[in-house]
Amino acid sequence: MSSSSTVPTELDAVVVGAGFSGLYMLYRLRELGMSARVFEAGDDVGGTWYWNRYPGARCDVESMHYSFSFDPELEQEWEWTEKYPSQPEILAYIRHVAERHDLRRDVVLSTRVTAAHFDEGSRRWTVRTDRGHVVSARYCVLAVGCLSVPKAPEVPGLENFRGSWYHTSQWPEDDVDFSGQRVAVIGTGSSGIQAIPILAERAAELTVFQRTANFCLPTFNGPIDREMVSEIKATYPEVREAGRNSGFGIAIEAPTRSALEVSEDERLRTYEERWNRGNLTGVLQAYTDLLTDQAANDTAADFVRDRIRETVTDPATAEKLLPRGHAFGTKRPCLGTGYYETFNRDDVHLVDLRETPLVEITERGLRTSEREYEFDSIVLATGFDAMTGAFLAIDIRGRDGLTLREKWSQGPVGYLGLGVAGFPNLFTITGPGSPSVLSNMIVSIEQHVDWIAGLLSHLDANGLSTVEASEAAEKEWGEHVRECGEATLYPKTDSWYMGANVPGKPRVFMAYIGGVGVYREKCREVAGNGYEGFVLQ
Ligand code: FAD
Ligand code: N01
Repeated sequence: MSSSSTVPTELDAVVVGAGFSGLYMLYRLRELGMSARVFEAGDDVGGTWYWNRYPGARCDVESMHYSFSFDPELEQEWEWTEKYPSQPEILAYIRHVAERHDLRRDVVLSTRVTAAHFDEGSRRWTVRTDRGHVVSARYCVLAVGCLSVPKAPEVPGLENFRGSWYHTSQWPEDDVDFSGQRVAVIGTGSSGIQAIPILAERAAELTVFQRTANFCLPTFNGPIDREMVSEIKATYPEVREAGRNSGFGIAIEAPTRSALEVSEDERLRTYEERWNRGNLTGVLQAYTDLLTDQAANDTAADFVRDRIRETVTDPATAEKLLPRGHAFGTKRPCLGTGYYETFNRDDVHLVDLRETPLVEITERGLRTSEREYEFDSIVLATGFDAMTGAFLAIDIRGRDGLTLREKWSQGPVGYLGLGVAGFPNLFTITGPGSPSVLSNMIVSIEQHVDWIAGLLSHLDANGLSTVEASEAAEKEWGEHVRECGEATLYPKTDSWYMGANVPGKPRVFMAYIGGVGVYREKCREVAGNGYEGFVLQ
């Protein structure tokens, strides 16, 4: 780890964040012969997989696809143990990548970037940290993550609670012993759904406070299929390339028919077969219109609701667990192991906050509109200030002192989700307006980093010093992102994709849903046309 005294005051590039994005960016910057440092707020590399250490934390993209493709030898050498990798295994992988490529020496840990200001005279960024670093850099790359700023529940009283509380994304490094405890979980998104079955096993009694019932599909996780591993390893370059050109970042057979043009029997057979695959895209990608047509979506949602009714033995509890009021897939669907089965345990209780809203956190526990519940520990699985939170937590000022906060006051804008007009030489990896959270994110991360590296190399080769998105290109791209979103059911749902989970946040569908392959082609085209839409000087 680089210490503060060894951070030069002049660098070619500062990278903020040492998750998959920041580490790979550093690797590419070094290849370009540039001097760079990565500042990371956490005490180790890993990003998401360093912070989210809650019991049950796991990826919902299969191991063989959720890994870097830039190092073909590593791809062959690394052995995943399960179909879906657990948090410790992914963290071990990222640490291994950092060591294998000697990245740590340029990573400054336990250091938060607080400000980045562009100076027009020198055409450089001045980056400041909470440990007193002041660094002047030509480029500033924000690899801060889409899901890295925890969101607390907007319920008063947490400071009064006498027991212990934990946010899933800030879990203690030494795991927590819940034995003999009465534990509450607030939140039933992906994090809550993964943690709940394990907390139920560990605690004496578990009470789940659910505001919105979610769609959860089974993982059928288990030891990785060695035959499949050999097949993929034998053709990894082709597998990766197909993923890069696909919709989600993993090649899957594209649906060809509407859910409404087949018989009910056929539909049910199809959903059943795809449910048993145990993955995110199976059921959702069964038909062309599940994310665009409410009636089509209802057929898949009904199928999942029937599975919940079959699994949960108490009909009243099953009824509360049925997701309603939002289309299947428009909040990120969850993958879980034994989630619904957990509610068949006598020591697990479900409180429906739609019936009895949460009023306050008290000294002894939680009070709903109906009564007070007493707990020894509370687990907050309440999610993140997603997509924009980490960018806006930094005081970023571009040309003419324009702040990113002002620029994004009506929702995030940017060109290709990579650069923002008014902020030269600043890059936003997996930024709003790119496929990012609607994809296998490592595919999107590698694409962004490679594209930025190509651009920096182009600038150097042509003696240019700045690059900045034009207002016109940014506007046009924003329109396109919006139109693509509006052609789907996503904007109709209150989700974190829409900024709806954070009070006061502008409601904008923040990701690009045109598909990873289509987006990649657009970026390639932009570069091929001399970085069309960017002003290079
Ligand atoms: P991150 O991993 O979020 O890293 C960003 C880093 O930047 C963090 O370490 C943070 O501390 C640091 N940082 C932020 N601001 C500052 C600052 N001002 N100063 C210094 N450091 C800063 N994606 C998938 O594709 N498939 C999955 O199955 C999947 N599962 C997920 C499960 C969980 C629990 C979560 C939270 C996310 C999941 N994701 C998944 C998304 C995941 O975030 C990405 O796949 C990927 O890990 C993002 O890497 P990153 O480097 O871009 O961001
Ligand atoms: O967060 P979430 P998450 N009172 O926002 C509830 C990725 N991820 O950490 O829906 C009561 O999804 C909130 O209720 P509602 C993945 O991309 C992946 O679970 O707003 N409840 C919701 O139930 C995922 O989508 C994995 O009504 C409150 C929950 O808290 C993203 O990260 C695992 C509340 C928050 O759900 C975020 O997931 C984990 C309040 N005041 C994460 N405030 C994989 O499996 C919030 N809630 C790969």
